[in-house]
Amino acid sequence: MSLMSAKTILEDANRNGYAVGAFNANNMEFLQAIFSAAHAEKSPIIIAASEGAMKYAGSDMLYAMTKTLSDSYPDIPVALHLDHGSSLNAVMAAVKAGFTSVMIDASHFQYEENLKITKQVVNICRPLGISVEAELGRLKGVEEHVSVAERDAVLVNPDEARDFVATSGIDFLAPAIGTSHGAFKFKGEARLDFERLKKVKELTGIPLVLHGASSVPEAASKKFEEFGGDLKGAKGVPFDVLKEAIKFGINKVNTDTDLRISFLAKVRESMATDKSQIDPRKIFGPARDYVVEVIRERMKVLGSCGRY
Ligand code: TD3
Ligand code: ZN
Repeated sequence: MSLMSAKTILEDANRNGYAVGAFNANNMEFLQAIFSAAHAEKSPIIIAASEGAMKYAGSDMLYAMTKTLSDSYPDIPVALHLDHGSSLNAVMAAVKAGFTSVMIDASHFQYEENLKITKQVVNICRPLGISVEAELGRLKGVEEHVSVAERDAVLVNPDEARDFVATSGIDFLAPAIGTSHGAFKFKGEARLDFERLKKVKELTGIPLVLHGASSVPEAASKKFEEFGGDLKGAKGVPFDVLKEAIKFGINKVNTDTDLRISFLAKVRESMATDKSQIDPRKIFGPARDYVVEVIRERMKVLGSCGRY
């Protein structure tokens, strides 16, 4: 199947109350792992590439690898999505490379400026059949004790979300509800603002995206530390919290950190247990297989298995 817009994939998820993983990739092994997992679970996938990934691997290379894999697994619904595009230039580079979906992240600007840039991106992408994601609020962990005013300053404003979606014409929205990127999301209990999420869903109705959604799974983290790593008490979004979020309207679950931790946990293990190994394939191969397992487990949590 040729690469499709993420809108097509996410509209089905929205209609049927499940979520699709957007998995970040910047090399061959991660891409192969994502496709293998999708094939095994019959799950749609979104391949997410950041500007950093485009710089590291080259956007043409990312497109070519994704297209090649998609051709060899023709049944899997796949979108190639720019993650956190920071400017029109970044969006244009992704469009030129053949991406089928983009995120314009102007959430650090004031509302009006965010809206203006996002509208420009929609004007470019919509006629090309490329889907557009935007973000409202800031991705920052919110501590238990912060005041209502402080929460309001950081997290999405549901009324703004309604107006933003109606005027910008975006296909899906990332509302900040208390997650953050990376391995350290919560100090105490993992809590997201589900009331806010419910309101945003009610007022917009479109597919919603959870950024910073990695779970920092226990087995992989343990392995990482067992073989000399230090995750310094990292904490992600637990599976049951993720399931709640999906119940309240999340349809795209962004996952980068979990793949990084699991790949490197296995690399650490192989290097520690096979000290004279000089063939990188013997190190990266098992790491790739391990990432497949982690992604398959996650697809079960998201409810995306058996959807095609
Ligand atoms: O947009 N992303 C991926 C890039 C973040 C850098 O890790 C996410 O929202 C996923 O975040 P994470 O860190 O929870 O996997
Ligand atoms: Zn993100």
